[in-house]
Amino acid sequence: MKIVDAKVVLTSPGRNFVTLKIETDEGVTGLGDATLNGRELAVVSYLTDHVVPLLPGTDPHRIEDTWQSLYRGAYWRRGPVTMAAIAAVDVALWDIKAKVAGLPLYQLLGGASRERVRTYGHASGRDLPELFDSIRARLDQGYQAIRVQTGVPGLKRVYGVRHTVDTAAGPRPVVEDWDTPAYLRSLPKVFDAVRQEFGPDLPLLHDAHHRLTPMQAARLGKDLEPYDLFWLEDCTPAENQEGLRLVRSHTTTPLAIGEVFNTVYDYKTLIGEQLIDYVRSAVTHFGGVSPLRKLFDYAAQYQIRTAIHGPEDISPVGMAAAIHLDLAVHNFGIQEYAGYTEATEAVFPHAYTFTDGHLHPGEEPGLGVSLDEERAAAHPYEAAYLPINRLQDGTIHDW
Ligand code: EZ4
Ligand code: CO
Repeated sequence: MKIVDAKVVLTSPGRNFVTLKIETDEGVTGLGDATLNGRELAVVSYLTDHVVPLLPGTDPHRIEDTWQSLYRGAYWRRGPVTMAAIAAVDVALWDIKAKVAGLPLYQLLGGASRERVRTYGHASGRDLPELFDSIRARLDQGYQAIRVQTGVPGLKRVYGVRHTVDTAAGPRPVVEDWDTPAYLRSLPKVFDAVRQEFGPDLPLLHDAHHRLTPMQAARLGKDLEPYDLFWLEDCTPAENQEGLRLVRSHTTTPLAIGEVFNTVYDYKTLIGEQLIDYVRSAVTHFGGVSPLRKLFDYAAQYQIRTAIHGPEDISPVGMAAAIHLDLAVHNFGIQEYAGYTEATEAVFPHAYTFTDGHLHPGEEPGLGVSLDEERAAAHPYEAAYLPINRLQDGTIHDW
């Protein structure tokens, strides 16, 4: 079997998605997700200019060899653009292999370790009444675990929401504002109120989006202990892996990290020293199913569990790959799932299902996702940015 062609499809049914489609001489095709929110065109070029020309003639079954040749052959290793591009190839080849086998991908990964995949959804509000409404809306949709994000008194915006503004010079990132002391004072009160309203049983998560120093994160983890969080996510910019030692030594609040990481090396200290409880990388940004499976097996030796990143900027192709892994690996923790616009669902018809807050990949051979190219073409690329974040004196801060 040989790859005969590959192409990149860029579509924006509500937001931008980058999809790689690989075609074989036997008519079987595979899809991979290479979406990198706010930097999509860089991955399109990486794939179109530097990867697609290498694929025709190669055996699609040689997934590991192709992965290694793209990773090592580029010489310039790691980084989000490179790893998103390699991820798309890896996932498309797994899709092909599973279709040829006539099996859903999870069967090639060892088969199901559970019946279904628990998810969490996002709730946010500027104040408590708005937040409570948002939590109720998620519960009504069936979610059984909720990420709680809220406005900080005195600040303009709730973070974690995408925003681009149109200016005369073109689209630009929204500028958000930030005040760490105000956040540290207000968040425990928010969780106190949420626990009083929704009781002790509902799993609650929170994402600090890399905004704290290790000492601030240690204090926040301690202050949140009475509210029994499922996890505190990205409490610090964790490229400083050693910084997590300080956080860990001060709090029993579980810690989740890794959505911006793209190789196992970003996790070495965090996993080896057991400084975290959940690894958060996405199939799409970590080089695909092959390396993420290796990360999960490494994490499992330390009782660290999985929590694949799953916001709306991972396409349904990347989401499907995640759900197959989630169903198969023993150390599954939870899957982030934000859902998609109707237009996105129409561009990417899929076999996976969402019921009672749980996902299942379905039983179609391969990933179980297709791409409606005509519909995709009806939603052309739109330049978009993630926000930037400034302290009140104007200093740029982490977002
Ligand atoms: O802000 O994916 O846990 N989820 C998150 C996401 C990220 C976006 C960035 O593109 O933090 O919502
Ligand atoms: Co996050």
